Amino acid sequence: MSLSTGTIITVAPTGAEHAKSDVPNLPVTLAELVSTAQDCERVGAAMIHVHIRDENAKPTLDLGRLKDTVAALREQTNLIVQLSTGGAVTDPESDRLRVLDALPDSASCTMGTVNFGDDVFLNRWEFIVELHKGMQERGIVPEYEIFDIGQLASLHRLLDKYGPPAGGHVHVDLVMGVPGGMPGDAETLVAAMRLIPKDATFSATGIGRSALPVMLASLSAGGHLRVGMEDTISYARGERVKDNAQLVARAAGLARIAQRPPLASVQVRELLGVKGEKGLADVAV
Ligand code: KMH
Ligand code: ZN
Repeated sequence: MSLSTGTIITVAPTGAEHAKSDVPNLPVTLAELVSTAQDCERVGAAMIHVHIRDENAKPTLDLGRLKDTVAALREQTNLIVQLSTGGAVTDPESDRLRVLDALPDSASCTMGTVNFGDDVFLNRWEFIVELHKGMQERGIVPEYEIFDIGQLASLHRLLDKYGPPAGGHVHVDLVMGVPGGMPGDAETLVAAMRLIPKDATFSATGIGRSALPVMLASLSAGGHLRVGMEDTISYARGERVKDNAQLVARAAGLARIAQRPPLASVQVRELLGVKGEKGLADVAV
């Protein structure tokens, strides 16, 4: 199968926004995260976008915990391990930059500041540049997270000024339907595609009720998929998600119907420039 005819499925199982008390099936401990990752891999995920929690189930960027998480996921799954550098809206830049020292395969890099519900998700230009360079130096493959279309113009500026990412391939994730960001619908996804760098791949995820329209639009437009309880906790109107694997299984089923079946993690490593069975990308500079 040619790589371009398949679909990358990323699972974002936890996020930083939902409280465990409100969403009891949210994976928050390391054991819960690993077993979620295994279940999701079994039904079609190739990559995992990771936010971790502390002993009180609160979001944390503790470096020791992050390193343990990367090690456990590498040992017990074949998934590409992507750490969030977005963290929670309250996390300082220094903590978010330090995430890179956990040396994941991949890390998120949000391309601009956006209103985020009642909060602000702050991503200053200088901070973005530091993240991009930090990943180049460490051989970590970025996923450029785009919450609004103008952030794609910033991505062009970043690549023009500071060169390609580790691994040489550009991969973008459209995070659609955040209150304050771009809407989660087919029209907006198509509009965003015009600004995605040539030869880049993109995935898309829709927050809340935009999950299904965005998934269907992305599949039909040749894009890849991110799903998970970070982004939605309802499976259908009035029906809560059972677990992350349920969301991945639905995405995998739709990808098969679209005749772009889920790609195995080894194929996704090749596509995104994540070198080695479970290792790091070549350092780009
Ligand atoms: N939790 C959001 C404030 C990322 O992971 O890089 C940011 C976020 C993006 O989830
Ligand atoms: Zn995230």
